[in-house]
Amino acid sequence: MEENILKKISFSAIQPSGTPTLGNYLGALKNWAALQEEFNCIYAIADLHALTVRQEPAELRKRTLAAISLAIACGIDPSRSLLFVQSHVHTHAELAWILNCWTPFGELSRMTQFKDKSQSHADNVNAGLFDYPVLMAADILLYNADVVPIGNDQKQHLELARNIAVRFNGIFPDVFRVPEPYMPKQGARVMSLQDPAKKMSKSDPNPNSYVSMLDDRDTIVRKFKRAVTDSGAEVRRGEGKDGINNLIDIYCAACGKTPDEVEREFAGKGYGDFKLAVGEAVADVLAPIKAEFDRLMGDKAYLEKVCADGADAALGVSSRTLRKVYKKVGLLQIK
Ligand code: ATP
Ligand code: LTN
Repeated sequence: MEENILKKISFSAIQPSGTPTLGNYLGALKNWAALQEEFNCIYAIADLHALTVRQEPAELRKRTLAAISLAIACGIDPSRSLLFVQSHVHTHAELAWILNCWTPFGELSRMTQFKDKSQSHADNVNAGLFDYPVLMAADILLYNADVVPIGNDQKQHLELARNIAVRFNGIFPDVFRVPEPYMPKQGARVMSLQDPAKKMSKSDPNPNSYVSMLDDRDTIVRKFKRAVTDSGAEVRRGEGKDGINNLIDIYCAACGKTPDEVEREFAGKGYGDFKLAVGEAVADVLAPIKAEFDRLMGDKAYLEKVCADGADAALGVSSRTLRKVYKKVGLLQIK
């Protein structure tokens, strides 16, 4: 990783819990690449987080390597940014344990993602799912991140990470840097195409609800054609028009237009024309990324080298923080 001491540090991560969606792209990956100009960027594939819901082991392995490849295809340059797989760096799980001992149960019980996921995975409400935000806090605090680029759904978890850092610093001064959220202006909350009241999610059981970043053009256009809207006909934003509002937001993010421009462009045209245009605009954005992804997946040796170099560098940085924490809390140091 190329480090510029004048730049602030940005940390973020994505779970290999499915193939990343258009929501992950507009809310995360697209901005991750752009942030490399302004920040020293650190990006992780959060495979330990993915274990909080049941995964098929062979699939998880494949998706983890695919996530590295997709991140690079989106423009994350491993020679400029630190890119690694979370489970390759043992300090994450270790700091999470320490932070657990400074995180009140009540604070974790308020997390809305835990409540949502306990409902959608009622047969497997495990302690890891409950503890998920503490591991996320460890990820961030290990690297002294100044900013954390996240979609809207992760705001509450970041607030918790800040609370943990502030509380810990109150007892053991100057250990952690308190991170700030960094939210994209567009695409922070892409909604499901089948239920626009819910966020688009890569682990949604209905594949028509999301656009995968690796879907082909016809599939993308078809999914937008089938997107749930309302009984109106005018392409205009409005109350109770969650479906159209979502499609307008997606179109804006894909073409760099404003909602007013989009409404003017489609004045007098129906939902059908608009859905087709959104589908084509999204397919145009994703096509070159998929082509680069396919090329990289053919070069496994390169991807494994990126993982190995990333893990080495990440361990170097994060071990310094972990050592400091171990010392502060009173764990016996030898040597
Ligand atoms: P899962 O469905 O397994 O919970 P996810 O699709 O929510 O996964 P994550 O891996 O948890 O994705 O999130 C990676 C990043 O993508 C985070 O920064 C998150 O805020 C962002 N993100 C996820 N879904 C959306 C969405 N629908 N709109 C915008 N950003 C999103
Ligand atoms: N929980 C995150 C993924 C994640 C993350 C992080 C994001 C794991 N560790 C640290 C930012 C910082 C999510 O996006 N669902």
